[in-house]
Amino acid sequence: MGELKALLLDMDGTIAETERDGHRVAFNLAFAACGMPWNWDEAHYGRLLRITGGRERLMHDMRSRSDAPMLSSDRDELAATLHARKNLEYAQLVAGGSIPLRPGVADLMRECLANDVRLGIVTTTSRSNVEALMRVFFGPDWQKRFAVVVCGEDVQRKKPDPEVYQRALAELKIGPLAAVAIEDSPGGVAAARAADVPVIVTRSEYFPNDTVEGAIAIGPGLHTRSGWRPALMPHPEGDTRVRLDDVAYWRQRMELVSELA
Ligand code: XBP
Ligand code: MG
Repeated sequence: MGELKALLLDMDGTIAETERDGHRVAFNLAFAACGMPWNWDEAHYGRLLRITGGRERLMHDMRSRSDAPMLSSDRDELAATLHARKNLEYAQLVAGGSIPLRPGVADLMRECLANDVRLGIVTTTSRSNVEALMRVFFGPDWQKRFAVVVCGEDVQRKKPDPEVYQRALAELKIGPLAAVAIEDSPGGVAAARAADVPVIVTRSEYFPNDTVEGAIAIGPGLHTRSGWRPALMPHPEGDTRVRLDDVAYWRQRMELVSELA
């Protein structure tokens, strides 16, 4: 196996916990602003997260609501309006700084850049949401850190389809085994695997115990060396987080681990 050339990071749930206190709240603000008597509580939103893409999620939810428009063309229009409003609300919400980076993410990113491992964002969220959040974390020139940023608008089919990963690899001009992905959801893992990209899973709030099959590592987050499969040894310098050499170790070992729900 050649050298590791790129680390491809999913956004929602992986770089930051954006769903419960970000997108969900923004959807509810959009419902209120558009006069819809709907409210997605935390549990309902968790179930809806099986549908990737905010507009697709709205369309799915409307199918089980008696107060949603009857005609599918009217539903399409309403979903588009609500989704656009949701993304505006989301941008305002995250601009306030209430959503932090997941711990360990910034350190691993820094280490990659210092070791000529390029960084990518591979997400099926809208580009405006990536822009809004990354600006908060890394300032207006945030994009300089990333060799590639592939978002929902750039693909025909969202995760779990592999298109978003295939596109990132094509832009980076590398093969799948020269990259490692970090994901949190079953759909994200499926997308990376279908593109043949080795994937590490950092469990997130909404996908704490979901079935994951065929990851090179599964663990609670990049902030800790505990609780990982395959296990990590204590670091000789006393570092407590996941480091780039741990990613390299899992990648070389390429033992596929699964956790069934
Ligand atoms: C992200 C999504 C997105 C976000 C909301 O999935 O499914 O739909 O929930 O963003 P992943 P949009 O983490 O696998 O990329 O409303 O812009 O779709
Ligand atoms: Mg995710």
